[in-house]
Amino acid sequence: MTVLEQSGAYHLAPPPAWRPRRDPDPLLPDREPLRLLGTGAELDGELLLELYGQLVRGRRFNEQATALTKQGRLAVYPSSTGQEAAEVAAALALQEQDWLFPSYRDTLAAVARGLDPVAVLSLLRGDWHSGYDPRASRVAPLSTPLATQLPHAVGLAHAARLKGDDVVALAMVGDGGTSEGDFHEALNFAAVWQAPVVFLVQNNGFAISVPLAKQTAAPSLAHKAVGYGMPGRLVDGNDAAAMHHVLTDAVERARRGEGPCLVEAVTYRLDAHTNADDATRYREASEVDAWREHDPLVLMEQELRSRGLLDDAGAQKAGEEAERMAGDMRERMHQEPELHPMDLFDHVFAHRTTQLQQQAERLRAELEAAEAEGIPAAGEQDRHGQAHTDEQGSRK
Ligand SMILES: Cc1ncc(C[n+]2csc(CCOP(=O)(O)OP(=O)(O)O)c2C)c(N)n1
Ligand SMILES: [Mg+2]
Repeated sequence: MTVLEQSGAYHLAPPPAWRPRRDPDPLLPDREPLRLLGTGAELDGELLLELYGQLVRGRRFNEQATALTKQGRLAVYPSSTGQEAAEVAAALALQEQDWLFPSYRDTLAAVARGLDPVAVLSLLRGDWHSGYDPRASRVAPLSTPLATQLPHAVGLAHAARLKGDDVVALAMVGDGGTSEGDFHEALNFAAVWQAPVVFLVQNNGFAISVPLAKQTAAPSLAHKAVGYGMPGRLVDGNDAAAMHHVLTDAVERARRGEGPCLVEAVTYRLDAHTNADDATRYREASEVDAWREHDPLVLMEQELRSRGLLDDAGAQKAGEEAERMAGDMRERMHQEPELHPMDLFDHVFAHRTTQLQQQAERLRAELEAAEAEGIPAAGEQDRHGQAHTDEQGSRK
């Protein structure tokens, strides 16, 4: 007797409740990533110019932030050079009332949404807070733990829908993040609840040194959507027009109450994982060079020039505008942050543990003793060794 012949075993003709509840075909992604630039597709010239301006600023932002790590002004920077099209399109696809849930690599999306570049870098500078008010800006703090932002986005979007608020959440994650349990939980709940969420997976080829082939055996990351019961879209992540088109469509679909969608942006990280990584140890220069031929900024510039929408003067103007932003970043990031050793204990627990309480008391006693001897606390000295005090003449 075979296993299938045993009573109670799985039957090949299952009862109705077991049948697939929907036809998977409409959910399946295209076989090839969607591309619009260079195809002669009808495109809005004004939108192309706006995307171009943001791409130029984005490239410059990444360069400046990377330079700041070398100057000791930024603890770490995960550059999105090469991925600017996906970053910028994510921000522009949203309306003001919508929410963006970025990962650590998505500083550009937050800046393109209108946040102050210096505020966006606060967390990566080592500050205890995100540098901006998530509620006011509708941008969640950049998430360093992989994929944890995804269930947050689903919860927020689902809650908004229950309250009748017109809100769509767009959550960004990397190819490596799709292997996290949070990715599964978020997509499953989003589909079951038909929550207004768009999942943007930036497949940049690597999770630090781990290439996609070691990450998944799925036909594409977009195909993962089908298993949860939502559409998967495969897009050329370096084509800002295609990215904007697909993301806008997904956002509007979610807004209409038609449920979540997963968009896979096929792109490439041109820089190392962060300034602390040596990418030459795990990939060939020829691979990077091949992707440079498909640079999102060059693709957009070629399109605009071929349409007669951009000339040298226009390109120069965009460059100058980006340069002004970089100069402002440089200047403000070089200002010393005001820090105090006692801040270490704040914002960790609502109610301090006994151990932390004891440590805080010991540090306070040490600082007071030092002050009595006329030695200012480290955080109260500026670069010239002068002590700072607050209005009350002392720090808490
Ligand atoms: C939960 C969790 N596990 C591990 C890490 C360490 N980590 C930081 S970045 C990274 C790779 C992520 O790759 P991917 O999701 O493709 O994003 P990318 O860096 O390429 O944008 C890993 C494993 C982490 N931050 N969080
Ligand atoms: Mg990756």
